[in-house]
Amino acid sequence: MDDLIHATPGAAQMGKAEPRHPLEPLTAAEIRAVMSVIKNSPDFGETVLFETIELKEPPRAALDDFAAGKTVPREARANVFLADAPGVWRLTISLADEAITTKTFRETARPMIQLEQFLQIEDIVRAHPDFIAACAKRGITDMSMVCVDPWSAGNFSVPGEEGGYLSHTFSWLRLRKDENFYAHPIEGINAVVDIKAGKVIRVDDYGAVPIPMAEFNYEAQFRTEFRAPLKPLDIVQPEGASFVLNGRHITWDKWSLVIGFNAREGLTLHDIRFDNRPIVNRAALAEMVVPYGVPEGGHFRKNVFDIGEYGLGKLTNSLQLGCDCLGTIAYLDVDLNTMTGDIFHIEKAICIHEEDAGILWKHWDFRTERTEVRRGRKLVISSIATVGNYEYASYWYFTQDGMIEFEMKATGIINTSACIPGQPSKYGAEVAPGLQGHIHQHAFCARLEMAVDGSGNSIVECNTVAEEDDAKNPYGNAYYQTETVLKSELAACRKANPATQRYWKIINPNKHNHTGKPTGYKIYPANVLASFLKPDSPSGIRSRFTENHLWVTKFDPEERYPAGEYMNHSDGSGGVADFVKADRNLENTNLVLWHVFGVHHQPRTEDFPVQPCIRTGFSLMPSGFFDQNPGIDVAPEVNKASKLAGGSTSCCTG
Ligand SMILES: [Cu+2]
Repeated sequence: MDDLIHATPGAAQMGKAEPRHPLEPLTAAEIRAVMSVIKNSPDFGETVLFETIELKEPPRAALDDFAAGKTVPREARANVFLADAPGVWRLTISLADEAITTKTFRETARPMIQLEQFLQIEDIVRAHPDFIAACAKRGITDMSMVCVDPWSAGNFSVPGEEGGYLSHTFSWLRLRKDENFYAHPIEGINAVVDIKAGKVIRVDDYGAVPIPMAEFNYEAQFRTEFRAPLKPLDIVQPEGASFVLNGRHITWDKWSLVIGFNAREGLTLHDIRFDNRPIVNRAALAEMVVPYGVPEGGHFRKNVFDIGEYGLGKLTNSLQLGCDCLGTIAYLDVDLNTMTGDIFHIEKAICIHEEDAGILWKHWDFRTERTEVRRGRKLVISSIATVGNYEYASYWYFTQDGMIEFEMKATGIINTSACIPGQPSKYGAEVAPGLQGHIHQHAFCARLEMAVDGSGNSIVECNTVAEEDDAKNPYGNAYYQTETVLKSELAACRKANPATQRYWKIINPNKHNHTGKPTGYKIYPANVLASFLKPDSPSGIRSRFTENHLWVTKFDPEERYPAGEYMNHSDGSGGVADFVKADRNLENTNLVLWHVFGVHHQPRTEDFPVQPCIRTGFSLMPSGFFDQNPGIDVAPEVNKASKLAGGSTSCCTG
């Protein structure tokens, strides 16, 4: 039984050497083997630098082989680059043969900005005489107190930047040790760094604004008073959690899936089934972009692709029991690569636990005065990444009524800039005197390889309209839903439409429920964004995936990234807007949904000095997938640990 983990606190570290499922991420040993193969290749050698190394996911058919007891060969993908030459190599490596099996090179591609480069960039900027002089003009003499954040530079055709592997930087001042520097923006200075050359290529100075010097701290160490604490609320599962982990394969209630992870997307979920019926083959947050709406100074460049340009996986937090995660927790560690060829191990990177989900369903029959009520519970699989000033906390929920939900909680610290007190930019809002945040959005794209009841899915758009035929609508109340099959990729480039309650349904035309209708799951666009970027602008071209709220493509495992494969300095090509140009058939085939959603964020005073979680996400809800309420068979139970508040025998007086 030691290969099965019934999670209990502190006893859930996997620590296994061998992957148990073909979709499990590469182990540390496998990553080491990949790095060794590449370093030993005459094409690269010891000085090669590693951007990302990940599992090359086997084809769907491999799951059948695995189920039949066959061994599925392990392969890896690696993106590598050299310190002294342009371009990125994309390699496939056979782990069995310890050999590079495919190799492509793109000279114009630049690697993602690596975690290891963050502090290097800061050091390079702080040592540059022009930057020091610009700081001195603002009264700053102690450069050790200057914090320089490495932003991606985008693709703005600025003279002198052609072909570079660049970072565009913003700076803040720390007044004393550990103090929150985001309260003190050094306005107007933007150093541009050539990461590869390791030097500053330019320091732009758009003019000084007084640095706001009031302290706004969020760390407990700086606070002397706290509100009265609430009484303990313990999540106790005396018999342990109800999920079972076998390696990275998890079963819980009627759900089963495999938990994957990579440096770019972070969490990936595979082979998601309910009652052994497939629903989604692969689900991941595949891209996000944060377009800021401000044209002033160097701020026009703030348009970051946090997944494609940095990688949420590599920036994932090591979580803390009882702080990040409450209750009976199982953690999964992850192993990634460092840029220079070591293992980058993140302990407790993925949190798995159950949560109470309120009532699942209830009814009181007023004639018989009988009540039936069931409490619901959900399985939560989550991870949190820190990208500079922001935290992105990703939660996947699985409920007992067949719902798959994704929730993004954005927290951390807003990107700040300085303004004259009382005179914030038109393109932002003052959050404290002399301190502003610019208007921005967080646009996310979930990539969902659908498999509703297996292969052969179609996509249907549902719109509700009022009855226009007055003869059929004498009382003016009539409305009904229309269903339209979106037959090809161009037909399936869709926006939400609240006026028609528009949603989309993924159906399996080969499988039917007891009403004779195809089985299906629906996705309702509840958190969509309007895009304000001009489509042909430098950032608009690169963010074309935000032009629609739904894209649907015929499944191709190589089409993974909605804004393109090589995002750093990208030219906007190679994303979902290009994939759909093929206008492939979408009927009764394997489909990939690309759902775009997010947060529209005009900063508030309440977002500072640290932002309470703001939420967005989406849900996949069964729609004709089950013949009846899939939670009907949840057994009634009375929670014996529940008691009346106040210690009295009755909670209600008078
Ligand atoms: Cu925001």
